[in-house]
Amino acid sequence: MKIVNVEAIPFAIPYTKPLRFASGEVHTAEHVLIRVHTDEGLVGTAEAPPRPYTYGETQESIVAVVERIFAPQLKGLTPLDRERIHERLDRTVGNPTAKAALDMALWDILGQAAGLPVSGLLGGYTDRMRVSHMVGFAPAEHMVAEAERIRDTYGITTFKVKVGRLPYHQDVAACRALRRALGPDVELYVDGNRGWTAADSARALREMADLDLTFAEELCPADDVLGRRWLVAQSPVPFIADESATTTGEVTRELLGGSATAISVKTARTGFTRSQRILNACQTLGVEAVIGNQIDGQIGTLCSVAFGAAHRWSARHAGELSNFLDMTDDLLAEPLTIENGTLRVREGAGLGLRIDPGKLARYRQDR
Ligand code: MUC
Ligand code: MG
Repeated sequence: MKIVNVEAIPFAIPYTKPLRFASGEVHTAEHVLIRVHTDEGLVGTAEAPPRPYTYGETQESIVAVVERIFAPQLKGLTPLDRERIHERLDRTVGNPTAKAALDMALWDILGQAAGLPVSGLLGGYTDRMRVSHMVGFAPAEHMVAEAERIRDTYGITTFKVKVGRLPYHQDVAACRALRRALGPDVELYVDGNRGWTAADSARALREMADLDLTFAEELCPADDVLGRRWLVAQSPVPFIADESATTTGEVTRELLGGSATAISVKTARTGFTRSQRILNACQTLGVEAVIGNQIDGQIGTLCSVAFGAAHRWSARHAGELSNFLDMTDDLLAEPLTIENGTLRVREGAGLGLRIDPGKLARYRQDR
């Protein structure tokens, strides 16, 4: 079975409300649908979400790098040639979400060819994950209202609260309001997207010491090397590296250098192959791992849950799998549903995702 064609289709679907955080904001899901075609008629599908404020990729750059560099490198190989494919992709630096989507589309083909679910091929640990919802910047009372609505509608009881605004007191007040309104049984953790200094972060963590936070994520830049180490050494909770740990090398450097004590694993940027390497490293070292959200649509979320549920080490914590709820629509023929605070892996061969042709025609931007 040979790879004969690779499509990179830009599409845009608006959000019902923007997601705001310290490094940026998202109003429209301007993603790229990746489809890898084989000579046997199997088609692997995944999506790449451009996040210029995190990786420097744009929708246009993803389409260009896939069409001009990666597609010619893949054509003629088989989906089983994954090591060779990654060797070729790695000749180009960066472009993590473009590479990750290609990797996941190849796994989709392998699953379809074998007649087996990708989640089972990856590890098959369980068939669902508890869901964690990201609450973006807003006045504290709006953040509380959103968390209550998400809890009451979907049964979600884990929330990642965006922090990193200056002055930091408004974020501390929002976290305090959330804990007060949601009570002690809800799990809360914070993500600063590098918005604070190390000193602000240390003060904020001290002021939030009574809020029973589970994790603190990327509160200050990892490039402030000594400040970050100083902060992580005094953090009362595991300190998650997200955008500072996007490759296996960065994960190793952040952990061994003392700049993180936990890792956010995002299939949107490390696919299945590299995410597995990162997760295995975390488990081997005894470091917590959380399945993170790249502000994924439903295709990306399906990939995240297929991976997260496949492994014991990632299934221990709620995965960030719900922000597609804020999109006005999506491309999947059969939408994802969150019930009792959990999202199930889709059954069937491959990733089990079918694209609605009418929706793709409506939202694609290249025609
Ligand atoms: C997150 O966990 O930070 C926002 C920026 C980004 O790179 O990912 C999202 C969520
Ligand atoms: Mg983050």
